[in-house]
Amino acid sequence: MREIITAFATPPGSSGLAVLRIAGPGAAALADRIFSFGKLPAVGEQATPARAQTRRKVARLSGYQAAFGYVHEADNPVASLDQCVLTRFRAPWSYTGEEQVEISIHGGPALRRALLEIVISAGARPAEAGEFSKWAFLNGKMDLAQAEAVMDLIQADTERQHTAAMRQLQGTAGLRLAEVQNEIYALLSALEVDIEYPEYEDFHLQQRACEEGLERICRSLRHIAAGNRQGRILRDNLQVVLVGEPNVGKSSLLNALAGEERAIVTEFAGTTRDIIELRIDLAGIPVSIYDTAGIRESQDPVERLGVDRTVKLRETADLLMLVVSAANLVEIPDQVANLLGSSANDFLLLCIKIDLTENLDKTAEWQQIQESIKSKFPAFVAAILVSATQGWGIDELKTKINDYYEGLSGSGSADVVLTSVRQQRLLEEALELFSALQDDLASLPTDILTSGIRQGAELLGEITGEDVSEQMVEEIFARFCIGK
Ligand SMILES: Nc1nc2c(ncn2[C@@H]2O[C@H](COP(=O)(O)OP(=O)(O)OP(=O)(O)O)[C@@H](O)[C@H]2O)c(=O)[nH]1
Ligand SMILES: [Mg+2]
Repeated sequence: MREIITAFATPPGSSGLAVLRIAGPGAAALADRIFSFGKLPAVGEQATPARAQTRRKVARLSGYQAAFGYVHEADNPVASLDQCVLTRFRAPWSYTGEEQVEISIHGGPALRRALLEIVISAGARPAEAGEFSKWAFLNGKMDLAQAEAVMDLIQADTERQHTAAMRQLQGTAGLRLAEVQNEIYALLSALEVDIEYPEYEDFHLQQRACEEGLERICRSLRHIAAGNRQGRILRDNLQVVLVGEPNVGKSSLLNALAGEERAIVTEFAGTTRDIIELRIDLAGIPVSIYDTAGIRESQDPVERLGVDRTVKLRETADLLMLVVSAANLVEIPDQVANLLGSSANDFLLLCIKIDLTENLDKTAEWQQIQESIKSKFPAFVAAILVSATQGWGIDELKTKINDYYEGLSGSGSADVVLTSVRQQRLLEEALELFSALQDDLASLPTDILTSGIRQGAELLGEITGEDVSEQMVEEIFARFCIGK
C-alpha cells in the first residue's frame, strides 16, 4: 500500500514563498481536511456552517488547476494558519506520476513547521531524501540517468553544468544507450541461432558478423566515454595547478586571474607555502586554479612541506600551468623538464614578466622555443606570453583553458555527458568488457561470448535503471535532497 508523503520542496530559511508537496493516492482528500477555499476568515469571524457546506473540494479540482484559500488544522477551519495557493495534480500527470497537491504558503520557518505538522497529523508521512524522484522513477516517469540529472540540475553552479544536466534530463543518454543496446541484442540473437542450430553454422560469416557487431558497440561506447572526462570536470571542476620556481610570479598570476589580491605577493623567493585555491566560472566551465609553493631545494622545513604539497598536486591535476620567466629563454626547455618532474599531465607554458623584455612574440627565438618544447614534450598544449603586473595575456590564458576543455571531447559525443560517477564507472566497465571480448574473439567459445555480451548489456542497463537492484535504487536516491 503506497503511503502519502510530504516535504517542502523549497529550502529552509525565510523566503517569500515556500512550497509543500503532498504526493500519493489520497493526497487530495487529505488536502481537503487542512485546506479551505476562499479568504481567510477575519478575526472573530466563525467559519459558518453555511460556509462549510458550500465548501468546494480539492478532490474535485481538475489537474493543473490552482485554488486560492487558507490552510488550517485538520478538520478545523477556525484554527487557520496562512493564506495560500494550492495546485492540484492528477495521476499520472504529476512529478511522481501519482495524485499530488502542492501548497504555496509564505516562507517563514515557524509557519513551515506548523503546516508540516498539520499535514503529518492528517495522515501523511515525512518524505525521505529524494523520495519524490524515486517514485517518479518507479512509476516510469523517468529513467535513472534522468533522475540523477534532476539532482545535478539543482546543484549546477555554471551554465555548462546546467546544460549537461538538462541534456541528461531530456533523456539523451538513455537514447544513445538504447541504440547500443539494440546493437547488442541483434548480436545476441545472431549468436543464439548459432547455439540452437549448430548444423547451420557458417563459421566465417558468423565470425565476421561478430567482429563487426563488437566493433560498432565499442565505437559507440568509446564515443560516449570520450565525453565523460568533460562530465567529470563539470562535477569536480577542471583542476589547474600553477607550477614554477620561487618568485617567478605564480601568485601574481593567480591574483590577475582572480581580479583581486587573493595570494600574498612579495619580492622574496619562497613566499607561498600553502596551497591556495581559486574557483572561477570560465565561460560556463567550473575551474579550480591552485597557487603553490615554488619548486626548489630548500633548507627551510616549512618551505619543504609546501614543495611536497606542490609535487602531490602536480600528479592529480587535469592541466598544469608551468610558469617560466621571459628573462632567459634558452633555459626554458630544461626548466620545463624540471618543473614537470615525473608528471605526464598536460601543460600550458606561461612565459611571464614579458613587460621586462621587448616584443618577445615577434622574435624567432620565441618561435624556436615553442617548437622545441612541442617536439620534446608530448603533453604540451600551448604557450602564452603574459605579464601579471600589466594584465597582458590573461584573457588569452582564459581562452586557452577553455579550448583545452573543449578539446577533451575529441571525437567524443558532445550531446551525452554522463555526470554521475556511478554512470561513468558502469560505462567504463562495459567498454572494458566489450573491448576484451573483441580482443579474444577468435579464441572464445560461443557460449562464453554470449554470456559476456549479456553481462555487458546488464551493465549498460544499470545506467538507465532498466537493470538495477532495489538496494541500488535506495542508495542513489538517498543522496538526493529532501523535497526532491
Ligand atoms: N615585472 C613583472 N614583475 C612581476 C610579474 N609577475 C610577478 N612579478 C613580481 O615578481 C615578484 C614575485 O611574485 P610572486 O607572485 O610572489 O611570485 P611567486 O611565484 O608566487 O613566488 P613564490 O610564492 O615565492 O614561489 C613580485 O615582486 C612581483 O611583483 C610580471 O608579470 N612582471
Ligand atoms: Mg607565491
